[in-house]
Amino acid sequence: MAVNGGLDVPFDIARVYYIVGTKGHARGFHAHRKLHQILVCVSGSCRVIIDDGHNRREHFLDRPDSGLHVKPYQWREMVDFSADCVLLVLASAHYDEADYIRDYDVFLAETTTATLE
Ligand code: T46
Repeated sequence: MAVNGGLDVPFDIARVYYIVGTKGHARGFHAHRKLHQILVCVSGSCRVIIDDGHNRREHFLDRPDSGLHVKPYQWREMVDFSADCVLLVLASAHYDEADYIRDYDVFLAETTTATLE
């Protein structure tokens, strides 16, 4: 499979990483202020919960040929990783801890502010 930044994904890819060895461990529990990401489960399966501050939606990822676009100000929780899960992440920017919101109350407050602007 080939992935072309700006064509197959709606941004230029600045970073690629893998999440592996996660069986029994939930991950995420944060949002980003600016980062766009595409999550592709290239092996196994997992569930991703997306929360925009108003609604929570659950996505089951188990296909290497489709991805989930996770946008700024979307709280994400990744759970139920299968033992063989390899979650590939295509990101629009380099790692920047200042872009993370790791406190859910801060996320809700900033989401409300962003919506009002
Ligand atoms: C996200 C979900 C889907 C780095 O130093 N560089 C990196 O590129 C990444 C991704 C992480 N790290 C460090 C930061 C932490 O000390 O690795 C550690 C684990 O990161 P974190 O707890 O944020 O891992 P996840 O799996 O909860 O979240 C990751 C991404 O960080 C995040 O942007 O949206 O995957």
